[in-house]
This record gives sequence, structure tokens and C-alpha cells, in this order.
Amino acid sequence: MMHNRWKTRTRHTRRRAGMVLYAILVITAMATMIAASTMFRMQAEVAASASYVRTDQSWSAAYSGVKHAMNILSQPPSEGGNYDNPDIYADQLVCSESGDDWYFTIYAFNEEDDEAVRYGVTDTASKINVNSAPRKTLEALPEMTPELVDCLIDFRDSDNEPQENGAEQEYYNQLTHPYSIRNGSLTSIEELLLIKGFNGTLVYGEDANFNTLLDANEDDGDESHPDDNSDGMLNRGLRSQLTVMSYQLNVDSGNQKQININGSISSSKLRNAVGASTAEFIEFCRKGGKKFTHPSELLNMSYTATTSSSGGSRRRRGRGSSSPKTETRSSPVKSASSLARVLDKLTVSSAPVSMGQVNVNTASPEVLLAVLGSDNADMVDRIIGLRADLDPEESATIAWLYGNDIVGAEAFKKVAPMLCARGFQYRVQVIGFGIKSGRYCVLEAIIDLASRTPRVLYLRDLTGLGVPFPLENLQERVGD
Ligand SMILES: [Ca+2]
Ligand SMILES: [Ca+2]
Ligand SMILES: [Ca+2]
Ligand SMILES: [Ca+2]
Repeated sequence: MMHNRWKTRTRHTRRRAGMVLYAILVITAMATMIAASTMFRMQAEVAASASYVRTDQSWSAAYSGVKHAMNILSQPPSEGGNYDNPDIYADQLVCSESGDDWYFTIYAFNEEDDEAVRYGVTDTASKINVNSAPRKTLEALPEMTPELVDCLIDFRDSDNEPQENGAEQEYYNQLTHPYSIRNGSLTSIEELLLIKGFNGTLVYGEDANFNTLLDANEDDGDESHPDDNSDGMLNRGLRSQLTVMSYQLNVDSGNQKQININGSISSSKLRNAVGASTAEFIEFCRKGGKKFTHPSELLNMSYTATTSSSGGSRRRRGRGSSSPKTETRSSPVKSASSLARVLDKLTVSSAPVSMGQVNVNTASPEVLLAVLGSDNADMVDRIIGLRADLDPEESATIAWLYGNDIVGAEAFKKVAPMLCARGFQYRVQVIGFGIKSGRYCVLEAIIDLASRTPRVLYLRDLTGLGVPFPLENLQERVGD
């Protein structure tokens, strides 16, 4: 009886997933089950006898997609953006060669629909940087526990002093197969798997074939790999919320170096950047010995500087030679537009880069909640509700949070250091495919636009996990 019910449910799920035949292929150590279309499988069998050149060509087609994304992202934002823009990311012809037409398609997880991909890239600043995130941010992630965070912190900190529930090298030395821990920054998200308490389910979630879609076997509980909770939603694991590759360049929207208001600055440069009155106010604060912690401090700020009234030649040391005098001025930065200007043009450190800020324009609600704290759940709702309607100019800095009354001045200053409005590194997932042969290659790359010339920071071949979606759909579409 039970058995029949399972069968009925399975048939239903399969219908829902479309005309798809499932084949079990042992691909990775995790023995992943993948979905493959009948047509594609037949084509693949034919193609399997073809020369290896075919494989090289599908790899080249996919890598062309990586370079294509790098090229697009190096230019000013195009109309349609980079989040979901089929015109520039779906079914792009690379070449016709060896009797086949080679295409690539760049795709990513679709927040609105886990049964359809979006055509675009993913800004890694939309995630939390595992190397710089404070404990409370990590603990606020739904899947994290204080014990896991203790072990993660021990793994990344340079010392050998274990946290209360953590594990340092000594623990790993006692494993059947001991290994050295990083005791420094993680270099790939996969390294999480080396940390005590972390496992594939936690890191990868239910998306066993990495196709960003909820496949039937990922929504049937323990009936098939992976073991999922069959709740009709795709849990994408910590890798969807964490990154090891995000950093910001301290440059303005025109890619010019920001001015460090705690360093030595040229008055005329400062004036040109933020206007005379704001420049004068900053100089007044600096003369008073003020050290800024973030440019947002200038919003609605007032500052009292102590000056001496000695007025002239040096007096002899002694009582009554001069009386202290104070002067209070208030900052001209009061509107969202003047705030946007100082956020764009100014910084508070001489470092060329900064780390750890999350992009308020692209982060998921879960990430924003973890970063801003559960006390700010209303703020997160308002951010998500408003940001889709912003034009690129408005979303160029985080000042829109203040301008749209999402937060008042004081709350803004508290959250501003944790947020940014722009990413410099992107994750690209791309399939390169031959329309006639059905040969394909899937690559995952992280590209970095903050270096002098754009570069690939990370590249992985995901082809072994199977075809991400039925290729005949692509074939039909491209054939139109
Ligand atoms: Ca350590
Ligand atoms: Ca999947
Ligand atoms: Ca399953
Ligand atoms: Ca689920």
C-alpha cells in the first residue's frame, strides 16, 4: 500500500517536471542522480563515439560565456541589467564548427521561481564573506548553530586556542585521516566541508546537481538521493549565502580613487568632490582632531571643536595666558542627494580595498536579515519592496535607504558600514553546447573586475553533474 502511494506520487512529480526520463549515473563520490531528456540521452550516446575535439569545443563554448560575462560586466551597465537578461545571456552563438553550431547560456538561481532559471550572473557581494563576517552575522544564518560558528572561527583564526565548542588543529590531528587546517582565510567555499560539523547537506543544500532548479529527486525525501525535506522548495545550502570571494575597491562611481578624509587631503580636490560647504565642514572637524569611522557620519552631524583664544604671539607658560574657546558647527550633509555624494566620493582609510560589506541592492532577504539583525526585519522588508523600482543612478550608493525613509539618520549610520551598493566579483554559471551533437560542458567561474585587468578567480567544470536542463528546450529555442 505504502509502496503504491510512493509510486503514484513519483509519477505525479515526474509529470510535473515535464517529459523527462531519469537515469541514474554515478558521477561523483556522492553518487548524484541526474535528470536527462530522452532525446538528449540518445544524442549523447551518438556523440559519445565522436572525437574528443567535441568535448574541447563544448568547453570552449562555455569558456566563451565566462569571457562574455567578463566583457559585459567591465562596461557600464547595459539596459536590462545583469540579473535576468536573456537578450545578452541566453543562447549566444559562439561559432559554427565541425558541422555543429556552438552556443552558450549563462544562468543562475531564480529567487522568484525555483522551477525556472534566470539568465544572468550573481554578484558575490550579495553574500556574506565567510572570512570577515562577525560571529553574530554567521550565527544569524538559518542553518548555522553556535557550535558550527565556533568551529568555523577556529578554522579561520590564526591561533590555536579553541572557542568554547570549537576545534583547532589538535582535533583534526586525531581524525582517521588527519589534515592541516587553514588557520587563515578560506580560499574556496568547499573548504567549509573540512570544518568539524559541516557536511554536504549543510553546504550544498538539496540542489545535488547544481542546476539551481528543484528537480524531482530533490523533492521526494529520502526516496532518492539527495535526502531532502520534500517541502516543494529548494534549500540551496550555505553556499547560496556565503562566499570567500568578495571585496570592494575604494573607488567612486567613475572608478576614481575615493578621498580618505582621515588622511592628508588637498582642499581643492575635496571641494571639487563634495562641494565647498561640506569640504569646509570636514576641514573644521579635522582641525578639531576628529577621526571619521565612516563617511555616513557626516549626515546630520554636529561637531564641537576646542580652539584657543590666545590670539597672537606665544605667551609665557602660566595661568590665564589663554582661555579655551569652543565652536560648534553642523554638517551641511542633510539630504539624500548630499549623502549620496559623500558616500560616493569619500572613504575613511588609506586602504585601496575594503572587505565584508554586503550589497544592499542584490542580497537575499536571509542575508540582509543576518547582516542587519532580526531587530531590523521591517527594514529588510522595506528594502526588498523598494529596490526593484530604483533606477541605476539612485541605487549607485546606499543613500537610497535614507532617501526613501527606510531608515532615519541615526539608524542609517549604524547600518551603513555593513553595506555597499556595488559588487566587483561575480559568479558565472554557463553551459556551452552544440545544437546538433548535444555535447555540452558546464562551467562555474568567479570573475574579478577589481583587478587591473578582469580575471578568473575560480573555475570549476560541473559537466560531470549532468545536463542542467533538457537540452531540447535550448535546441527548439535556438532553432526558432
Ligand atoms: Ca585557529
Ligand atoms: Ca537541482
Ligand atoms: Ca531525494
Ligand atoms: Ca526542500
